[in-house]
Amino acid sequence: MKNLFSDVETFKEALQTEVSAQFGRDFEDAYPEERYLALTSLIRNQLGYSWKATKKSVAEHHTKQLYYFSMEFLLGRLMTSNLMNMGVYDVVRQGMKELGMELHDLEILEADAGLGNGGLGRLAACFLDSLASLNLAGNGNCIRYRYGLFKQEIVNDQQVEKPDCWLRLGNVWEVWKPQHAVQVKFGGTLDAYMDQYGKFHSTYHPDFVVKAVPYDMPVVGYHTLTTNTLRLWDAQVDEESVQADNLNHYLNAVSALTANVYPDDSTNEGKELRLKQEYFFVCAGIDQIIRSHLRINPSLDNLSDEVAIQLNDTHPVLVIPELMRVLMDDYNYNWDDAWNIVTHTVAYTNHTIMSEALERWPQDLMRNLLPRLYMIIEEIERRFRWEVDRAGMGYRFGEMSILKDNQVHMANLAIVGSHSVNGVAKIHSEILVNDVLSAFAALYPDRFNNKTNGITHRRWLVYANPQLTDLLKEYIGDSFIRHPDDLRKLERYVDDSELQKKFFEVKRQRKQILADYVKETLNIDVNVDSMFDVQCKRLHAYKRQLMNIMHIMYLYLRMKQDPNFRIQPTTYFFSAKAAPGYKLAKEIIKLIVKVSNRINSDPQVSQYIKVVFIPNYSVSIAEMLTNAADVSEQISTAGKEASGTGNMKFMMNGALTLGTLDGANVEIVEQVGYENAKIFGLKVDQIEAIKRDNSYDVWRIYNSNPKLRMVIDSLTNCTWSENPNEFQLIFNDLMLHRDEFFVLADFDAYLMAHNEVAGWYADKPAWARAMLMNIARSGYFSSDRTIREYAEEIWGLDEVKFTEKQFKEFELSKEDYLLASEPLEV
Ligand code: 26Q
Repeated sequence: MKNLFSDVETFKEALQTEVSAQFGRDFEDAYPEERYLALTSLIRNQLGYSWKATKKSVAEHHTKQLYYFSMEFLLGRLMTSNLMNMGVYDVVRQGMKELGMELHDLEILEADAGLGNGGLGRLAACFLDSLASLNLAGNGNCIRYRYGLFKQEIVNDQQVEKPDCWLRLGNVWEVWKPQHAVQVKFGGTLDAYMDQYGKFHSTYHPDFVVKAVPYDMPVVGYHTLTTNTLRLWDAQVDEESVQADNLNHYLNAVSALTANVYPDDSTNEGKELRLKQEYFFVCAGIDQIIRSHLRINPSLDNLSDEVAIQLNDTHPVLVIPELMRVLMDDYNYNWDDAWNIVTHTVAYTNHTIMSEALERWPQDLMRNLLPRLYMIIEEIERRFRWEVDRAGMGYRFGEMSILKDNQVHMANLAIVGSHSVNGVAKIHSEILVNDVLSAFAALYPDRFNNKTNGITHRRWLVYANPQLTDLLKEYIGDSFIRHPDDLRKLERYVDDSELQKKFFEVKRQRKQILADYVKETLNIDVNVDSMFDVQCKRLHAYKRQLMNIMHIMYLYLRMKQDPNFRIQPTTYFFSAKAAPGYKLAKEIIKLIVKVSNRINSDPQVSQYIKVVFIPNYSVSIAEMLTNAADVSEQISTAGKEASGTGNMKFMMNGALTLGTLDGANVEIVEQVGYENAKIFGLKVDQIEAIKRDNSYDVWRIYNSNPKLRMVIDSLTNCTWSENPNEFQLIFNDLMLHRDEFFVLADFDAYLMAHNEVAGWYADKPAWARAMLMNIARSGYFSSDRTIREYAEEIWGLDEVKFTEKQFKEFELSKEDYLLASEPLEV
């Protein structure tokens, strides 16, 4: 194997050759795009060797493999993180310098792979990094959307959606695999009969057939040989199946299938195309799993010994009936044996508490689109009912049934057909077991477990914040890159004034990078010595961006009234996309932007407060925001945020959490202690009690709280817009629809919490200490920890095996890889 990255000279020569070969030009004359494409193809080709070695080893040793089925993978940019994981970043950076260019100038040419909405999609991406880095065989299965989630622009103070053409320069990381194409069939009719032995036979006449064609992307681990696969399925015409009379209709239908990511609006509109997408990547993914299993095994009997399938929420839950269909119809298994294989292979992760967000499909739609799967679901339901009756729980069958109210309840199907069901943070898993899914938990107590989310510290710390990484290395070495718990070694130094000073310098550099971006893109001047307070995440009522902006409105109104009322200079950052059809969310964005315009142009107030709404929140924007923050806003209504993962990214970069006791915030305070975070607001049980007593009275709060009244009145008295009806929807939501997410109830506590944070921030040594403590205790939230738990407790994965010789060949040191974490001296 030839390593083109072994030293700077070899690399430079290889790159120049690649540019000439691909584009017929000298490096000096090539366009930046051409240089980018040449560099990335070199990297991609180099990865081919470790990719091959991984595939071979897995097949030879029958290493158990995970398939992570997810409708979303929010990868972001890959070039630099691949270089870092391969351990050749410095060689490449130096080589580029010697060729007269900054690597960074090529890095920014890469489009974010934005194949997802938010937390769930980014979690899938972090998991891929940890799987490969821990030497586990874990593959992703998803759709090759031609457009990512929409791009957001702000026009006339409002969100406008534009297409996200992430494939503009192509996708250099992918490898097209036309030889592995699979037919996927929809609709039509099923002729079924029983033979004399009672065995079921059917002939299917679909009315829509497409070809699923895979594109494979290599997923590199950090300084390991393991290179896994993310398989993205594209839909192509199936020439044999086109019906001549409706060619155009057919072509449009094929093209629509993989056009774009569905935006999550937390309501459940049963859109047929979405269901088609779900079946499309499920059917193709299952077909691939079966074929690759049978290449090295005589039968499917031992499938669950070599394959684990994890369902990222219910979106891929059709895996369960589809695998049943294949086992029974194509491989002649009887129901019980097939069911045994399916339930031992499949596991399900729940990411939602809100019942209105649980996935359901109209039964008619499912029956018409997937007739054979629908029959199988009916049979699953029939047998499940027996099981429930036998267990003496018939009286609770209504809560658990899959088919009811003319709908298919996907979460219930997922639970019945899996051997493991997990929530994504302690509090979330408890709510599932004690409340939302309590009937299931009583029926299947051993099936339920928790896997608190994590993030890859390699992207969110090492890659996104090289300044902080260098400082950490200076104090505690670099073992934390492989063993994130080693960040604890920093605890020894949290009171070291030299470190505190250096840390503030790093923070200021990160603030400057963000401020420069804001100046360049929005032409807003930001004071880097102000406190940076950041809330960036999807816009949802339950996440309460509204409460945040209402607090800012209050501060503004107070300052205008009272020249003696002044605050610690603060810049409030927001970044959030609203689903295109989510009216209230869009109104909240408009409110934030209008308040920001008013405040930023007010000469009295803007020295103390600036408000910045950064458009088009994405992985790349998150990489700038999370490490520039002083304060991390995690203020969802208690009981509503399953976990949150942004909270972890902020923590790892030293920001203090200002948050409610919700999702993983609970575990963040558990790690850092109440003295190193600011927790406020109603807790889950208090909110439950208010709901139970039906005692929430927004008008009483309004009438008794003049501060809040002033803010609410300002929504409709032309303070922020000439049109008094501009924010009627928001007013109505709070005052007429009884403020579902308790903004009014938590408002005062939130004000006080902000006050205390401002006081704290003024005490530099205390503030620095708390920030450093947050970094030191963030190791728990590495997705390495999460993935280890999944691998040991759910999937049963062993490491991929490589020989000494292979390690040598790849210039990796096996000792280095195996090096255990040094004992902690805290
Ligand atoms: C469903 C049907 C039709 C169209 C869209 C959808 C859809 C798409 C995406 C429904 C939900 C999503 C995404 C949900 C999500 O991101 N949930 C978040 O998952 C994170 C990772 O576990 C948690 O940290 C967050 O708390 C949770 O909100």
